Amino acid sequence: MKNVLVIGSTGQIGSELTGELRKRYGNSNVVAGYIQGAEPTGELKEAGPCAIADVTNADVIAEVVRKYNIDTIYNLAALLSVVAESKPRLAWKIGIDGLWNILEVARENGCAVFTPSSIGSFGPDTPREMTPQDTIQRPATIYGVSKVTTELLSDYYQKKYGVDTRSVRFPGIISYVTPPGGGTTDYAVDIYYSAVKGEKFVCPIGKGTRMDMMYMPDALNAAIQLMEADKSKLVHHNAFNIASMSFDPETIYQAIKKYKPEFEMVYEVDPLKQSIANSWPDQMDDSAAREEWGWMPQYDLDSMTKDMLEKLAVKLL
Ligand code: AKB
Repeated sequence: MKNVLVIGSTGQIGSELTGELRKRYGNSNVVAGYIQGAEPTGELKEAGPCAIADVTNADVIAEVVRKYNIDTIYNLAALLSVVAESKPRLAWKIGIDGLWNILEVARENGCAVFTPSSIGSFGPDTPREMTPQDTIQRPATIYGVSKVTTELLSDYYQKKYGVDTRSVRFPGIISYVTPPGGGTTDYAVDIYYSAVKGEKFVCPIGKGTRMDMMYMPDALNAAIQLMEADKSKLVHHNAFNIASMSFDPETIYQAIKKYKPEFEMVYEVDPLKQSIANSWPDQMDDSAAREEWGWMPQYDLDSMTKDMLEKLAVKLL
């Protein structure tokens, strides 16, 4: 039986991952870690243990790990790409100083660690089409710099100290439960809210800009499946490319219009978001994840769109 700590349990991914892990390993075996000002509420709070787990404080993390006999940490603490550009020091403090704290606690207590990387770890010199697993990265954002460092530091702890670090490069994640905050791919969530509310969508990303995207259920499966994978089969450990769909704004707009023919979209390009999007891949090659641990997404753009519109209608109306 696993004892799991989810750091960042009230964020976009954490709020759903914690529930999924509790279903799998039992409510009392999964601790929802949070910081002051982002406390768990509702089911997240009621169903299982919750504890302050601020990555910038190694002593606090160590205390939670010992108290709950934690063997696996999902470290989801990070600032997303757009917001990180305006707070680079904080992005580094949370993303890298925080990761260092977690890796040290993991080394001392024998924990496995999942810390996601992102399509943001790539940069303008990276091959854009079928971006290989191992290729040039050199990102142009502080978010990307911290994600490449995350990948390298996780590899280092794995090789040098035998800490079982594993991770994927997440695409933009689309979900209807907790909205993302401050990412370049957020438009692909916001567009569904506008469609369900019957509002015109103002798209901050320009026509023809493709990025990898993924529906939340696939993202959760990826994280859990990788952490449960047979270690002896892994050639890579960290930073697996995972992909399920890649589209530009026009394509997602047309996918929604199939179910909402009256839906309207106009473009008002945000220069910062556009420049970040321009430096990211159009579509990643995820064959290493498929070969090494059987990654296989379930959703495509149409099945995700149908589900998002149905679920959001229930949530918003
Ligand atoms: C962002 O847009 O910053 C994130 C990501 C792709 O890592 N959603």
